Amino acid sequence: MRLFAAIAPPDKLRDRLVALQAGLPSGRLTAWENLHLSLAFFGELDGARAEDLHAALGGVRAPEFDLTFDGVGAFGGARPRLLYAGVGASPALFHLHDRVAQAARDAGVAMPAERYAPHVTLKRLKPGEMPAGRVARWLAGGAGFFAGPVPVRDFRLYRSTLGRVAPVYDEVARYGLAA
Ligand code: 3AM
Repeated sequence: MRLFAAIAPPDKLRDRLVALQAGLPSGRLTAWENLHLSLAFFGELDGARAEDLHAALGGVRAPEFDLTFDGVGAFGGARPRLLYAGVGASPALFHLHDRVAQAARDAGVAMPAERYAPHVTLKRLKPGEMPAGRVARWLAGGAGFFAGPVPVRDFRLYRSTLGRVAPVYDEVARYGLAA
């Protein structure tokens, strides 16, 4: 199964994130129920490895924190491939990411060394789907977006099933943070 860990936005924040999608082409928009802030992507794991991962994630000790969501952005430079809502600077979020990645390594899951770039994916772009000017206008329109403080009291393990139209994310487990 394909697994990843993420923070689930509260419903009211999901509503505001969906509002940011207004005016974007309709293909590959992240659906309301799929909106998430990824902590780590673990890839395809067999049942035994997934059990080890679940046990290791259950052992993560990290404090609760609050997050802000701030502005929008695009990955991919001159050929944007993903539009996202940004996350305010948060040492606690990076700390949690580090703990989760280390737990995964302890469970024998290979983790990429690349730097963690917190974001909430709003839309994936096909090459040429949006002209540069339209992307720039969307970025300018979302620049003032702000939400928070949003309390983060747990993180979750999701199974991702790739579909022809959109992936389905099922929550597998929830891990509380320390008060
Ligand atoms: O929506 P975001 O970007 O936060 O990009 C995928 C998505 O995160 C990411 O895992 C989340 C659930 O699918 N993802 C999928 N395949 C990936 C891969 N091969 C990946 N991240 C890194 N490497």
